[in-house]
Amino acid sequence: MDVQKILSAVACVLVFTACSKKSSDSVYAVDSASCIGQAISNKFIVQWEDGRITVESGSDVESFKKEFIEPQLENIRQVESDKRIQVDSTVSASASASSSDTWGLSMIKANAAYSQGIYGQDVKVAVVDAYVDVSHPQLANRIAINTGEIPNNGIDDDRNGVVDDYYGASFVSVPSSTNIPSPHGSHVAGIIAADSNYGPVSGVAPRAKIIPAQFIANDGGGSLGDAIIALQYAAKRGAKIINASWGGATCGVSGALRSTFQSLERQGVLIIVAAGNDARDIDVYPEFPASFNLSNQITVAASDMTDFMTSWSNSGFNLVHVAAPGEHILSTVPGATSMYMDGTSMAAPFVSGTAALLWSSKPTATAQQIKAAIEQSVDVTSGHEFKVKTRGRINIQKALQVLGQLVP
Ligand SMILES: [Ca+2]
Ligand SMILES: [Ca+2]
Repeated sequence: MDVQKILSAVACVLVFTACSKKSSDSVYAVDSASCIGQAISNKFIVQWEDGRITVESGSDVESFKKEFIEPQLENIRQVESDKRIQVDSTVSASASASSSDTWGLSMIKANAAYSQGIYGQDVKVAVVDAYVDVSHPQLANRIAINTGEIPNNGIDDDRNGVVDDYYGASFVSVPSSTNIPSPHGSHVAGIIAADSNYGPVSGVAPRAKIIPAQFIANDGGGSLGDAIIALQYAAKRGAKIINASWGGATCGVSGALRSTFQSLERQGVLIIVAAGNDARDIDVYPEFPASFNLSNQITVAASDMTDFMTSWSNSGFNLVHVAAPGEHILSTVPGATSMYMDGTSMAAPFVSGTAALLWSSKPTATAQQIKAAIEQSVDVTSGHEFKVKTRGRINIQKALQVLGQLVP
């Protein structure tokens, strides 16, 4: 070993960074085997050193490294391919409207809030999901209007980066196999805030305001990058609560999605996530974002009309926090009508609506206090405890009492 080499080895120990230089290869996170097939070859999610996360296009990985990453290498922390994710919820057999249609609201004791004048007044809840029918009679006056935007003039009047986002915005970039609007987003929105004066559906928080932020196409497909942009948009519009009734199997272990959730955590946003419908223990077989386990996140399993866990709900004594009604749920769908659906996708918005009620009762509460109130107030029924962290199903009456103690 010559002197030059010895000196350079010493320098490496003293000034470590000089020897572990970033390169376009070192900042590019290679997809795990389970993600191949889900990767979108010409879209890339970029995490910048200053904390920003953006979605960029390129023709393929190698040219993206050369043309985009290398010239800006100093400012880039990590890059990964965008990936497809799929929403899975099931539609119940159609049934005529019946007195059991509001079983979920009765089970979680929503009336205790209404009798105290608590309706979720003006709490903004983003539905980061599929299409939301903002003209549905039960949703039309429950949409949070972006007052800085003039609709349909082709101009981004409020300069928030989105043209004509008067009601909300769509960030769908993946092609869909159908033009028929997905019922998923409107169904979720109705569970949260449907106005019962104009139809059979009663939202949990009937005076909350919905921000539609679409990233799921009509066929249920979407991408991680589009989800991240929709989540960022929701927070920018002032959402206190984001409902995330979606997930992607193990491939979603995305650094960028987790970073986005952490950024929302710092901004004080509460995110309600569906646990998933694969009858899986996500403590053992993690799914994302359900398994992120952040302080601003509540992951929700689905309960049925007899207050048992549904057979298909995901579970987990660590990573799933509470159960909520998720079977035979009547809610709004496009075409001025309503239908029954099943899924943890339906259970999550029951918790989002509950959080909106709580927040309207104590506007100074933090996301963590709202989460604590919901967790500490569940009903645990002996003989059928839920396989979730709290062992129970949400109860609004008790949650209001607990929040009153946490936030005097
Ligand atoms: Ca705008
Ligand atoms: Ca405009």
